[in-house]
Amino acid sequence: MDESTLSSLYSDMWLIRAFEQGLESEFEKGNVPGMLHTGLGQEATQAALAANLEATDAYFPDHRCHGINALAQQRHRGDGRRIMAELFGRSTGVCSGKGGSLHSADPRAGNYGDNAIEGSYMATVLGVALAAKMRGEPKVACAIIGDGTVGRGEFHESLNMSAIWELPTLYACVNNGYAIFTPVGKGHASANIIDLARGYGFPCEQVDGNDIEAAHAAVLRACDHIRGGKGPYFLEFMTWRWQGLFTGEFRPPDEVRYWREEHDAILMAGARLKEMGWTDDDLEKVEGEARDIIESWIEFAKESPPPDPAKATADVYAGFEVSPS
Ligand SMILES: Cc1ncc(C[n+]2csc(CCOP(=O)(O)OP(=O)(O)O)c2C)c(N)n1
Ligand SMILES: [Mg+2]
Repeated sequence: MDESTLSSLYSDMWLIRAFEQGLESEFEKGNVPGMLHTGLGQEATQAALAANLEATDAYFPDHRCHGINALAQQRHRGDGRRIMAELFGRSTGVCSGKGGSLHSADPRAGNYGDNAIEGSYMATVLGVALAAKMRGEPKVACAIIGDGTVGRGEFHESLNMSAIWELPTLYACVNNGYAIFTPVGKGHASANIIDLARGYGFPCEQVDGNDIEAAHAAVLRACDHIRGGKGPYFLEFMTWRWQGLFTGEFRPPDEVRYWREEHDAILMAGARLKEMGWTDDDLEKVEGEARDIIESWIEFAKESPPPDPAKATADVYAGFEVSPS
């Protein structure tokens, strides 16, 4: 990977980490309503997807995709602050503060919306993909799912339907080793989800989800394949989330040390940039810039008003407003 691409992805990964850490700290202070599942530790997978998905594509994020949502909003709509404001439940958010972490959507940025029912969009993604195919649009319809979500029947129904109809679907499975507290090998017939996907007969790849160069190259290959009209593609990103589903650590210390100190996406990308001649100061500058940006996004969110109660039923149904009685 050339230095300019790696540098840009390194900045993206820092933006995600600063976003999630800033959010986590505000959540602990009680400033963020609802539940919070962060994507900390999964920055390379998220940056790789965000860099390759266009505003005209459609992606369905999961509960840890704030980073992708923020990058997509910044890149395609010019204002990542609106994802932060959404998570704070403020009227300047992408869904006027009424969606929050699990229901933020903005199709104009390619974000077709999360859903608290894990994997339900494994069905919806087929509709978007079929529509694109029928209209002859070179759209990638991407479902981002965790390893745990593979246990739902829709996973298999979706892959099967994509295969037989040769739909432009990208399945991005983020295998972070656990679903809540259940190790992936205890919840599925194989700890490698790719083994389950291969039977559907379209290209499948397993990639180190913390190696930004490998992850980016894999997403690019998948998108080229899909945009070229060659049908679906499955990617399994091997990664690890810093957070348990909730706060508190349940995993063995050696595992925690490996992922946080030896195989961290940002540390590995930083080491690669140093091989290209970067100094520690250069790396720290990127981190500092990301933290400054996120501080300003948090300020924006905090200063924004909450949604107007009179608008509670606005935007619920397309095309008309229901008056509150
Ligand atoms: C259909 C459904 N079942 C259960 C839940 C409760 N739940 C929320 S997150 C989660 C674990 C998901 O694990 P995984 O897909 O591996 O994602 P991770 O949290 O590891 O990123 C579960 C079971 C849910 N939201 N939806
Ligand atoms: Mg998981």
